[in-house]
Amino acid sequence: MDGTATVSSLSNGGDGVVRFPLSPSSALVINKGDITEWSINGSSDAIVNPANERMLGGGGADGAIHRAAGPDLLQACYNVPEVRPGIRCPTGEAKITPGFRLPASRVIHTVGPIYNSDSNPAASLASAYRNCLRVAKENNIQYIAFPAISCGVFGYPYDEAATVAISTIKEFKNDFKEVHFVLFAADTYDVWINKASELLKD
Ligand code: AR6
Repeated sequence: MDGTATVSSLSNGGDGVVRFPLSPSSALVINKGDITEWSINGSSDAIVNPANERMLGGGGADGAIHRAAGPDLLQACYNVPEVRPGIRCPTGEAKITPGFRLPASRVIHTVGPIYNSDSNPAASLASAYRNCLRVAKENNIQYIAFPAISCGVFGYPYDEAATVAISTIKEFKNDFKEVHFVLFAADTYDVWINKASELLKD
């Protein structure tokens, strides 16, 4: 681990919280845990939902987020206009809704690439992270939490995904107080800690 990272105690239901400075006023924070339980201040925070292009729920983190937010989230997703028949959020784009019953105030829905069927998965995954951060900035979000987008059902290899995720977040190093990852599985958590140590060295 990089010498600048600090490990703090339990926070937001996760354990093993590790902070990496991004700039003098900003940090990347890696948590193990359930993203549906995450919140920093309940008014300028958002969690990212790794959704699909229809934006009407699914399995994995998407299913957990809809269950925790309650039925108003599904209604808000229905109300997002379709850009093509059946498609509300094309791969790599991002849409924002309220968080309803979630502790976080907003949900930013994005769609990562399906690793084996996207012609340029790294570009699509970078676009998903970049558009989430852009939408968050436009909405004055200061704290944002990501899961490991595309690393479940969509089959993205963890090490490659972590490289894209952390490199893209570095582009926004002055724009947020804290950018979090909340990682459910121990294997993604370990890969993210190692990759952040490598990419966020001074
Ligand atoms: N908190 C944090 N991370 C979680 C949680 C949670 N509660 N639940 C799962 N993960 P996935 P994808 C992790 O499959 O690959 C859905 O059906 C999980 O261990 O949720 O982008 C959508 O509707 C994995 O590391 O998202 C789409 O159709 C990571 O979150 C499709 O899955 C992402 O896994 C999206 O697939």
